[in-house]
Amino acid sequence: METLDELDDVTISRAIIEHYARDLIDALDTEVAIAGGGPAGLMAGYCLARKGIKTTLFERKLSVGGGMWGGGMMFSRIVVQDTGRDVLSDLGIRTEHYRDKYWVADAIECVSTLTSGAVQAGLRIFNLVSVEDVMIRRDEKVSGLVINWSPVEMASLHVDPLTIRAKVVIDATGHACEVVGIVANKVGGRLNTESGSIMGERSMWAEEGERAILGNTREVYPGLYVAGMAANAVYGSPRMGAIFGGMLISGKKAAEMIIEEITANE
Ligand code: 48H
Repeated sequence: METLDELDDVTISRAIIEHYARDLIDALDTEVAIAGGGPAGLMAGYCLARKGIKTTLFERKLSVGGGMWGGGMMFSRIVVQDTGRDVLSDLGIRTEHYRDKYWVADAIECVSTLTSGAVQAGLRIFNLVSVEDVMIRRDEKVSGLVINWSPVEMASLHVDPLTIRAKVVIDATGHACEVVGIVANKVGGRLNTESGSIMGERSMWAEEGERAILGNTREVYPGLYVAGMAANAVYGSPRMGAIFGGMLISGKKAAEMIIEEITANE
């Protein structure tokens, strides 16, 4: 009969602490830092990591996936159009044809497969970590993120944060566009929008929301890109409900623009 090896509880604890601390120290200097692990952030992280770019993603919640798990009104299915379906197929995620240009996918398969693909491509994800500020230097460029444990934020504990240096930051925090909000409020700089400030999300209109999102995926402030729902919120475009092609393609586009920028500066 097979016997289990002797286990030492403290060795288990030491292994966890040493490996986590090693990885967090390694992440202190990263090429791209992503705030938010919804579909847009995960997709951006996947595309960047696959190109060998050192990328770190911080997610406030226990689980990544953002608004994708719940599909539409907790019916855990998502809809994508042809372009979104191509992205899902590339990731090995199955879709079922509904009619015309509409495809349906299982939200659980989407989140789990995308997350697994991103992590295995080299994306480093820290869950339970909230981005609470940005790092700005004399050149007035966003040059990193300020992070803290989410439970510190939730319990309003007076605990100071830590800092991550990054060449480029992506705000993929969804509807709240939190990182852009921090820049607008604290840095007081003019954003690359029509008004110079956050324009605010508009009411539901799937066609227009999906059409606008690619144009809205851009560098909104030096060193800071915006992707996913945050892009539509910053640039004053509509929400679009549970159609997710735009989120995935926005994350992919942000990654492509950043890859071009990083490669050009090398
Ligand atoms: C760390 C943070 C912070 C922070 C937030 O909401 P998400 O799923 O965002 P997207 O853009 O990838 O996808 C949007 C989509 O889910 C959606 O909401 C759609 C399509 N809505 C349409 C409609 O009509 O409503 O994910 C954002 C993630 C979440 O997991 C947050 O917990 C996380 O970002 N987050 N993480 N630090 N300060 N703020």
